[in-house]
Amino acid sequence: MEQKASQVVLLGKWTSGQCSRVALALKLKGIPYKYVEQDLTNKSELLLKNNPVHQKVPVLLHSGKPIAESLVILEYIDETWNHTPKLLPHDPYQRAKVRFWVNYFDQKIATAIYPVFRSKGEEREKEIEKMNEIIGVFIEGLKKDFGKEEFTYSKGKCLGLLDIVVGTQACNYKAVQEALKVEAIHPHTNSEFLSWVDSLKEHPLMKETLPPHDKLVASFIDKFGLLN
Ligand SMILES: N[C@@H](CCC(=O)N[C@@H](CS)C(=O)NCC(=O)O)C(=O)O
Repeated sequence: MEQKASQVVLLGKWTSGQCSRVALALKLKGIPYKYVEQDLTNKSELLLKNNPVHQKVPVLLHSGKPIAESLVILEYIDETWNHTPKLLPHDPYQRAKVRFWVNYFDQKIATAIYPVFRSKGEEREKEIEKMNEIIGVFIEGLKKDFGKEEFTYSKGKCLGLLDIVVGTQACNYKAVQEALKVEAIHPHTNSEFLSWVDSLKEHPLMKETLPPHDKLVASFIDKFGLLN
């Protein structure tokens, strides 16, 4: 299906993993799109009109029709541009499993970093411990449900929904560590998670989509007041 960039517009914010996952999915599918950066401290009429309920990015406009919520958008992309690479597996049970773990990642892991950013000293150590336990449960669950190969990216392999969601968020872990000045994801307990994420970073479109490291470190320091 041929697409004009003007038919597909992504309203986003460069620091947002949820926006990067949509950008990456569009690139993987080969869909041209126009990107419109949003100022979340002064929300545009365009954003408020197209996501009046949550007033958040990302929002995808397809021929003027708005779709909000990144996971909803990713499934919309996969169904609308129904060609390969498919983001979700064909088998309904496998699809259910992927959705389960994607939701686990969003609800448990992606949110676990905020208390780490916002705490200090012993409290921060406890939050880091908690986050690492949650990541451990994730990896063991994925191994049980999909086997080890499914969550190991190797050159030439197509990225699926889990790779996209995990990669666009977790590939930034070194920026988080630099801003916090601490190894927030333990290399000894979560080495499999880290090696998966490091391998995802090697995908050319992932590399192209991730925000610049130094700019992201500076934005974390600024947002969470991490200078002292
Ligand atoms: N569940 C939403 C979360 C989106 C989200 O939290 N967007 C943030 C940027 S990362 C936002 O727009 N924040 C603005 C606000 O909360 O007012 C999704 O997956 O799309």
